Amino acid sequence: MNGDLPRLRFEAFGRYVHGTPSRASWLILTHDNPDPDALVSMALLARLLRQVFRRHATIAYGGMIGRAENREMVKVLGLEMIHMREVSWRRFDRFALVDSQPRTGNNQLPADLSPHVVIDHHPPRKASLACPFVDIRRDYGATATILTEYLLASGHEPTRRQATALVYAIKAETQDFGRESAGPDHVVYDRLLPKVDRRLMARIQHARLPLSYFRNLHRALESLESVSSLVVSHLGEVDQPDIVPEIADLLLRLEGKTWSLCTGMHGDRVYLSLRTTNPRADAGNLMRRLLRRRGKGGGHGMMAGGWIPAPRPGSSEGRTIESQLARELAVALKKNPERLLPLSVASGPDRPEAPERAAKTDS
Ligand SMILES: [Mn+2]
Repeated sequence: MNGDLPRLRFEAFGRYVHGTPSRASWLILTHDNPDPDALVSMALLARLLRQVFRRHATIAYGGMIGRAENREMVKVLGLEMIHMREVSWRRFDRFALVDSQPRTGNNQLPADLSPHVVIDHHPPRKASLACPFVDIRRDYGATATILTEYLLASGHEPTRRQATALVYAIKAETQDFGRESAGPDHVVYDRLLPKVDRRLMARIQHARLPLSYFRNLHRALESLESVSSLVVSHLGEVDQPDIVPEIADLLLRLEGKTWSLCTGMHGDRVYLSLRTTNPRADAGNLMRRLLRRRGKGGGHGMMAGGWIPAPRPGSSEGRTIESQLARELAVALKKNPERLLPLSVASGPDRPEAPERAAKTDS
């Protein structure tokens, strides 16, 4: 599959878990507003801890599960989770963080708690390297691929439901392999595909959508702005933060555009999602530069996310911050922020510029 690495890493994981007290209580965590990769990664780690290592494991999440597809996936997995609000940290002896890392600002792990296990595919953070067990594989398209390799190395097979959720998660995380992925993601995907329950898959992929989804979409299309190959949308107040990355993904499909930014406000945060079609770009690094010390964020080469505190919840200052961020991004991409102008979908030519020409302005 990936040489001996999956087996060796799983053996190292096994040694670490075996070295912990058998009565220790584990808490499995991931990033806020968990996506399919995070959800299925937690499900597999819980199964491993319970079934293979006979440990007591609880799954917790922060933020909210907003996307209809993700809610459906939770049902398909039969995932039992508690919300961070209900976690009493002292009840747990071991903490495992998946698809996220300590001190990234995208999870609810208290700053004075260092996780014991970190399994992720984002660029490694200094705080992670000090943890007792760390398996970070930057080149993997999905954390779920790492955990599937663990499960297979333990001699177990994913259930039909898990296989369905895994295939969906790998597809969603890599945009059907159009975005960063690696050999192991393809191998795991091909291995699981025959086990997929197509009826359940259809239920996830074609989940019913609330009216608020269409409202957000409408607002996104009404607030488009663009300068050369960059397209931007500001959603303002949204009822769930997941819509921000979803719109960023959608905008990137606009002909002639190679960068997309979507922003939106939820609670006391302004959320940002950045996407690019350029496989040589470093969106994660660009996101961190954009946020500076104002907020937290990061990502991979072609996708990144982050947040900054909103000045006053619900105030108009949030809108100012949203457009300021877009202008700063334009500057970082060497585009003239003065030419970041509204892009109307209601009128005007269908093809404002030849996509071939726009593609050359890529940075
Ligand atoms: Mn992931």
